[in-house]
Amino acid sequence: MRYQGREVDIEGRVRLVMESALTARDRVGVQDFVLLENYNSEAAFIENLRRRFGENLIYTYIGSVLVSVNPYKELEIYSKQQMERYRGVSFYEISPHIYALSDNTYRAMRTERKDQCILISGESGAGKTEASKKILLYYAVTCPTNDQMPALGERLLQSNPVLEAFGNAKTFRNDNSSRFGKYMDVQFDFRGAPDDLLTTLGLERNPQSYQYLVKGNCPRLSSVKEEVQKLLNIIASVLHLGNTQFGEGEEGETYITTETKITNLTKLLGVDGSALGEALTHKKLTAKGEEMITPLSFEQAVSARDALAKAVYGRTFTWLVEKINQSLALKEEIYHSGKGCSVIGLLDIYGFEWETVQYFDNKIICDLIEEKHKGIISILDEECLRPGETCDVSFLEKMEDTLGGHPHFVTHKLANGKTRRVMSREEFRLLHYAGEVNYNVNGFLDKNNDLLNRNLKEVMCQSDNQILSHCFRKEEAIDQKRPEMAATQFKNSLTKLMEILMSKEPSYVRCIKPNDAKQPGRFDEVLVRHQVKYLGLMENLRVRRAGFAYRRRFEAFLQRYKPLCPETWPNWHGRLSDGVSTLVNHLGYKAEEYKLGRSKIFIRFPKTLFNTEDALEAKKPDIALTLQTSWRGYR
Ligand code: AD9
Ligand code: MG
Repeated sequence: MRYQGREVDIEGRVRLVMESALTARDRVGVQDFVLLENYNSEAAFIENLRRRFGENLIYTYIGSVLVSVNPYKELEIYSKQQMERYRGVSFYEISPHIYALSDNTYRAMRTERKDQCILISGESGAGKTEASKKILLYYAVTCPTNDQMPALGERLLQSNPVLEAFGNAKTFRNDNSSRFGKYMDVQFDFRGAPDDLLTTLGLERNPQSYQYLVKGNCPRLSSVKEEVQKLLNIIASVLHLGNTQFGEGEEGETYITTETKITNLTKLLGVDGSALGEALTHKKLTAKGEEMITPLSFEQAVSARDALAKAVYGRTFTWLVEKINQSLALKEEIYHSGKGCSVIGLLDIYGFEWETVQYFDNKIICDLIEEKHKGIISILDEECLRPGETCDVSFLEKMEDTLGGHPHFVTHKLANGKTRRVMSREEFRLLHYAGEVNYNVNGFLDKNNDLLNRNLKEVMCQSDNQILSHCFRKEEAIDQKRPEMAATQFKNSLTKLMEILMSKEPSYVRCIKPNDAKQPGRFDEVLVRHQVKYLGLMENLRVRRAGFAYRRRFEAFLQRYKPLCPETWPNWHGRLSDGVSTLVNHLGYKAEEYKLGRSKIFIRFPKTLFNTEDALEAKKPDIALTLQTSWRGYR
């Protein structure tokens, strides 16, 4: 993933610790790395993290970036009272917390009227999903929902365990590891009465009134029980698929063994037994307009079976996400037409299990992987489509032809025709930003190919389980066009996600895993240092230090604060610099607190700015909120 560099603007969020508001315990180390005396020293940085971690102070800022260290134990810091403490309070006034970040993001959205997003990163088990849940909890509890949809916040929180039940799994690194990336929009709607908008759109609130919404026969409550049964059937069928065994006949033909409970399986899938048996052991091809059926080899049958299980599970998961979206959302149009609507996007990805993540200018590697025609993904797609004998090794050779000599791409072949002994002939190596990774090409082609044979699709789209017939559409089985390959799908899905994120103002949570043993109280310095490095935290800190003073163009400053002074409200007609002078005089700024440049005002102390912000806040009427979300599953 590539992140665009962003000028760091510390407006409204500059942090200075107001000592009086903090207890002695809160003051262990510094609570903002910007205040670290030796801010260039990685050792000092880690020492600060370690000392605070020792006191259960898991949160520390780098300016407005929140660094979080997984405590691996329940801390008493997430209660409703704590939420109240953080409401409407600035970063610098109180100890660092995920609630402070949530609240600040919310206020930035409200005052700037600009969509926000919170990006949570860190390696597997570092606490990203837990952080995202805390943020959601904060919004669900602190933002009053509208009368007609009182339980929305509640539903929002309830959807989480459902998604986790289907989308998480135990791994070596994390007992509750996300196997899907999750991006969701929390929609805030602060027009007085949301019904106004419905009226102007000529819409009613009841979803039953709309054919489109009723078509999927979802909102009816009576169908829920049946649906749960269908879902359970699907899950059971995946387990049965996993136990489906094949045998090899004397003439090399593949058959399903008698021990396999095929009747169970077909009943659960709601499909025709003989058709399924045939589709698991044979392939249908169309060559020159003629249909041919060829038997699958033993290995091919095993792959076909696994592909079916994956498709059934994956598509059911997508269906579930859609379903949750429907239950949370009003109509899409209402989302996007409302002027008063703003969004906070929350991104909780799955943590990387190899070592590196790139946030830096990593263009050369990104091009190597995704450039059209010459990148690794293109070569892989081409190799999958090429008729005739292709295999993983021919893919590797193709890469060697095209990419050999690229400074970040290495295989066993040396430029002088000799071979590199330390590398296997099935491997290639990419030199990523923070380290080298070896990839074994075995299985690349199969994984990239849409392995689900057409005849399996045909069988599945006739299922009498409506969830499955919804997931496997007839049109898809008929369609002769090749669907997008896996790597390309993934790339496109990331590109779309990046577009969404780029349109929003980002805030960052950086999660750190203190040890590999999932134990409380253990701080493994080597492990932490590695994460500090690849999360780019020292770079973050340097940028923050440089941008400490607050500055803003005259127009923007006047526009924002003009309601605070009768002479500038509603409009100032003279020179902009005079307007700003009038305004700050009225506000009682002292000479040493600010300077006027040619086009910008410079403010020396964050506190000055916060006082002005508070005055502005006090002037605004209270605004009612509605909360809406949508989930999008990125797999
Ligand atoms: V993965 O990339 O999805 O494999 P995550 O999401 O980064 O990973 P997760 O949030 O699932 O990690 O955290 C792992 C475990 O650490 C949780 O199951 C909790 O047991 C523990 N954890 C994480 N954050 C906290 C916290 N703030 N308080 C208490 C926590 N325990
Ligand atoms: Mg997770």
